[in-house]
Amino acid sequence: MSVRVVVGGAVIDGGRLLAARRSAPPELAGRWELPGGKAEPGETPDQALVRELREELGIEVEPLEALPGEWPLKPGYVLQVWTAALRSGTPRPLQDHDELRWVTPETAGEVDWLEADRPAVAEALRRLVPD
Ligand code: 523
Repeated sequence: MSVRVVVGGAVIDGGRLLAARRSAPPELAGRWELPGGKAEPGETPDQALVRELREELGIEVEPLEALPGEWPLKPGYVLQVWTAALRSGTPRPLQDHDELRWVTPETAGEVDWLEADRPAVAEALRRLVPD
């Protein structure tokens, strides 16, 4: 059986990284993530990322770089993370999230990230370009 890719977006806007608090399912609600979701059959991870962030946050992003590595999720799923530039729109929690927050290297530790996201968050924070 092939492994299904879940893509997360490390959305970078200058010196800030976007964090999103999940509202579902119950076991993940309240935890913070790099927003994204499952790639559909026939979709590349970066295409999936553009679609998911449009649907979930109402923003247009440009995928920039696949972070090295992938991280196991539930059986049959792995997390891959792309950095992405915010090209248009203001992120709003339209579905799956109930709060958004821009974090910096100083404040990123204040939110309770999902375990799988933690190494990618650390990597993404190193790529921020402070204004
Ligand atoms: N993760 C995760 N980190 C992370 C994402 C985007 C997802 O650990 N940054 C996990 C959470 C879920 C699984 O990956 O167990 C699927 O993510 P989800 O629910 O965001 O994917 P969707 O939105 O494609 O799911 P459905 O549309 O509900 O199928």
